Amino acid sequence: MKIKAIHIYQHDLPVKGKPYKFARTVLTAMDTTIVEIVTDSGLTGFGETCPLGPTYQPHHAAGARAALTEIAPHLIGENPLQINKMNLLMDELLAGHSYAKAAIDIALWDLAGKAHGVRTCDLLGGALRERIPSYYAIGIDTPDEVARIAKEKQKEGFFRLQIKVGGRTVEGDIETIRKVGEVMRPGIRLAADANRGWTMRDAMLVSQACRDVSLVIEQPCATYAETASLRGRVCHPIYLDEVADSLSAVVQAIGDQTADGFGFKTTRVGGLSAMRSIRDICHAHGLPHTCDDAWGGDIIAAACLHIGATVAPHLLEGVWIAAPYIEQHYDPENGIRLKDGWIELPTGLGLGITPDQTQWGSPVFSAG
Ligand code: 0XW
Ligand code: MG
Repeated sequence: MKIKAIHIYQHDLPVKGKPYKFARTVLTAMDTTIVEIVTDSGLTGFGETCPLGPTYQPHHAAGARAALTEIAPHLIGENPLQINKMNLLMDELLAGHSYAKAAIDIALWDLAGKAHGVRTCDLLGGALRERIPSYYAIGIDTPDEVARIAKEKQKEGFFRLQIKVGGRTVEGDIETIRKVGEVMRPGIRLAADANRGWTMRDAMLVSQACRDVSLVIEQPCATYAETASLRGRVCHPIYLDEVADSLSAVVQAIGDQTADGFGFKTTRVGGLSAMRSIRDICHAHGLPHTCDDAWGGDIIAAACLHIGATVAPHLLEGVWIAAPYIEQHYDPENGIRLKDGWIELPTGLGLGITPDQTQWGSPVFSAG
């Protein structure tokens, strides 16, 4: 099998309902990039990358398309089933830009499933269950409103909640966490995600003031060094998210014993190939983690779901998907949907998504 063409699409994803608010950021729309890899066998694979706006991390939608435009022409004629070789080739062609290369990697895993007549999760080691837990992220809002949503989402069936904190007074965060703590049911997990919005002082003050609330603190500070310095100075487990931006960063954090768990974004680390390695390293060290992404439609959601399905259930902290904030599904019939806080794993080959490509218009770039 050989790659015959690669098409790159740009697509806007307006945020459904209220703007998405987290530490110092308010977003009303996301700009996603979809990759279509066409082979000489007639099989096609789809991948996607969708930064959470231009300031959340050093990932930029136009930058993703520029990186893909740089790489794609050199992949024509290559065998897409040699996924490891393809990732090494991409790294020879362009330094960094894992979040862009991830779209190619995801498309390769979609293709591989279709070529071998199995689902992508089966190639990643096999699904351990067909119904995968998600979790709900509650944006920055008043303490009463966040507590109200927390109650509602537990009733809906979510086994884990994440509340956004940071970007406002420490007192506001403490009040919100305490109000939510009052409505948490036994056994439902809670994370307070500062998205790097706290200083070390803020993290210590909030943790002390909420020491009786059962939660994990997610990515409290901007840097790895600041967050690492909190070991032994806060009362809660610490999960890394934004700084866990590569396989080597994860290995470093585990070696330093600075993480009690992780929030992973599949495209940030480079795609499903990297997530598979990260999954196994976290399993070896008994570290819980999510299988998420920053944003994106059915293709990214399916990719996160397929790797999430292969994570040992006691270590999976959920697969977050942006579907509740997006009007349309790329695949009207088999789009990735939440039901009572859980998601059914697709049954189709590869990622199990058959997108209606008319939604995306013409490619903004084609190679081959
Ligand atoms: C909740 N998420 C997975 C979705 C948003 O992109 C932010 C992210 C997080 O945990 O930081
Ligand atoms: Mg996070």
